[in-house]
Amino acid sequence: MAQHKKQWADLATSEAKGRAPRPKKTPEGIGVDPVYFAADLPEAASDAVPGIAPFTRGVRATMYTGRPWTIRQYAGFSTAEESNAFYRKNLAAGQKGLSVAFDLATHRGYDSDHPRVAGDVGKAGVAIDSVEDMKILFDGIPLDKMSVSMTMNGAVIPVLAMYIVAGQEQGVDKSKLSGTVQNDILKEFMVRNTYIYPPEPSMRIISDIIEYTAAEMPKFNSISISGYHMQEAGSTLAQELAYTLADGMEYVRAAMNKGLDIDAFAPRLSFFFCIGMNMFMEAAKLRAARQMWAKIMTDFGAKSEKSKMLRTHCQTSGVSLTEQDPYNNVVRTTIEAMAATLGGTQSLHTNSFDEAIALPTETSARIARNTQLILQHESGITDVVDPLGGSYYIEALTADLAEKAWELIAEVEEMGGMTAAVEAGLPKMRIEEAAAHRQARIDKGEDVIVGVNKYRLEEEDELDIREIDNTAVRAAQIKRINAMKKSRNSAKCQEALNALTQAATDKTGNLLELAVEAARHRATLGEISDAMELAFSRHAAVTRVISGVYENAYAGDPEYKTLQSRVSEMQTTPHVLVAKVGQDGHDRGAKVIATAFADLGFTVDLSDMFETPTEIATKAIKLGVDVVGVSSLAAGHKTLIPEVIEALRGAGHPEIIVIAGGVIPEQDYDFLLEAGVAQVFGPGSNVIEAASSVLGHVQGLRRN
Ligand code: 3CP
Repeated sequence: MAQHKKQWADLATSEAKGRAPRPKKTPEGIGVDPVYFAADLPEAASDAVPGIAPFTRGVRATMYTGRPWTIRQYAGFSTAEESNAFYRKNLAAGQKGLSVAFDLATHRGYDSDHPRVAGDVGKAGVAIDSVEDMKILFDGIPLDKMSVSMTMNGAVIPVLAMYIVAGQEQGVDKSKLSGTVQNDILKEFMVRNTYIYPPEPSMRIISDIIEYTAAEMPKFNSISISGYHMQEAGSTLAQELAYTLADGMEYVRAAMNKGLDIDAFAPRLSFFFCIGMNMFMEAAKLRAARQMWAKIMTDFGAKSEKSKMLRTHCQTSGVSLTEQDPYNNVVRTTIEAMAATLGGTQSLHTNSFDEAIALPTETSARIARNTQLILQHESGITDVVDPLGGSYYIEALTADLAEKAWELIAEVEEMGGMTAAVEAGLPKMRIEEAAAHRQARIDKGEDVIVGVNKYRLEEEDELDIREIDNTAVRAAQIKRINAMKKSRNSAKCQEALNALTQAATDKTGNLLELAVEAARHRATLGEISDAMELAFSRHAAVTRVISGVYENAYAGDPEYKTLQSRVSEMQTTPHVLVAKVGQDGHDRGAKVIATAFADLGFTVDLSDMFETPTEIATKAIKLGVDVVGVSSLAAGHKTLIPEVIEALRGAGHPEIIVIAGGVIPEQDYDFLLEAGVAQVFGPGSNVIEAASSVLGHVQGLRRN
């Protein structure tokens, strides 16, 4: 065997005119050889059988030859009525399962009438305030037949409670409900940021849900342990794999500490991964994940084969989509969907090509869904179980990736498990470093993105986008809340809420069971959340800027040096407040900007998460900054950014420059510029060029 390798290496060296072939180092730290041989096959690969632990080749013996994966498109926007109409249309057109996106107000446990969420209601998901909204959301959709996934973590107790009551009032007992709730709080602290309570009570919520569903809802997956958001936040695939499994281990421990039998709940733990553009590595990741989980569960003492099965949903990568030349995204999503299905996913969401810019339109959503229908019906992917099995490269990569992930898991375990590691901020820091490295590689053109840092169009075509009239949605929601509050039995409702607070305080009872009672008596989502907040408090994260990544990546780069000198030559150092406003928790961009600007010599402050426009303006004035850079990724920019400017002007500081960045469609640039924004940086902006422009604005300010 070694002889083949040698023979090939000699030939390749002579073909390349004397240059010996070298492995390519991936961001995961894996050396990928230019070719693989039978000698590279790990020993375990040769006798792996699909449907048998450790399930490397798939959790089912028949896989897609028996049943194709579930086409499950994540959607939700505006009111429950509008989202319901959208769901029904998609189901009629071939979609197989539902996946609900809630708005940020709902995620963070606020009713639509709460003053903190004015800019967020109905924007990046559907607004749900009570059982009444939940019933409308599933009107005409039989909940005993349709599996429903709900992406909810912070406000998971009220949302699941309302779903259970909506089912009952539709005539469907909770034992018949099938679906999944995300319910994965650890990754919220790490990357996604839609937490409400601190880690410890949040972990109790999760074990209460596992306990309740294991006893009452046998067809319902109690959790969707998610790596998706880690990769979206910039993690490597090894980090995504390791931290997701380490989160899973922590949830298993929490449930076992509650006295639950592992085989009673483990079969209903499910997973959720991101699938990016590194096609073979992604397929290998799913294979490695199954293999590793089977070992982890065996080590925990699981006996049932079902407990050892890692079943997963996948979504194609949002950050791999580009605002520039957006039809390229159809191609990207197809490649990613192939990786997910070749890797053996159970369920899949394919992104729409306009999702880097706005919510999908009818057309873009159709193309996204059809991508999966074409793969299922036309490509032959469903004809063979694990078609990549036995590939020298894929099998070796599966083993290499697993090895890297085991190392990261060991590091977390040494810290005492994921709750402790999250509290110490370690995984978050590692992911932020990886994100900054990735952005620097893109900015330098080392990672090519077609249409962005290479082959860029002179002029972009205009794109139709979907816009939500946020004010109208909010007004409609408030009307319904008020009407419901008038007609409910207030005493009964209050009694149920008090019982919830009591159980949260005393660490007794099951919070979900008590919340079902409150929801039945028409307590709102905000009221149920508040009832627990009284006992648990609200979590405030510490924001931190890492340093040195850009400095190192650009060592010796003359343009970078020039820019650094321009900054250092300023009489007073330019000062920037990088700010997140409203309930939008996507902070990767803000963190990368803060890191890069700090490395260049700017003084950088990072706002806390979830501040209002007025709070941001007050902070900017207090700090005496030159620039406020607002990062917006959840469609709130047209409401929230002008409010920041108004607040600065109102407080007598019109001179403070406001810059906008993030997922902002080009159609909105003029609106923002007219509102007083100095410059807008959309997706795909080069960070170093952005820093140079911002410096130009500050120099202009100082001259005036
Ligand atoms: C499957 N089945 C089979 C076969 N394959 N039966 C016979 N032969 C086969 N080959 C059976 C299964 O055992 C199961 O029945 C039923 O068919 C359904 O199959 P499944 O594989 O369980 O599929 P599904 O119901 O779709 O469930 C998939 C998982 C679930 C398990 C992954 O958790 C899920 O749907 N997750 C989705 C999560 C999601 O949508 N997340 C959205 C995140 P039994 O159940 O009776 O065994 S969106 C976030 C976006 C970013 C953000 O956060 O903002």
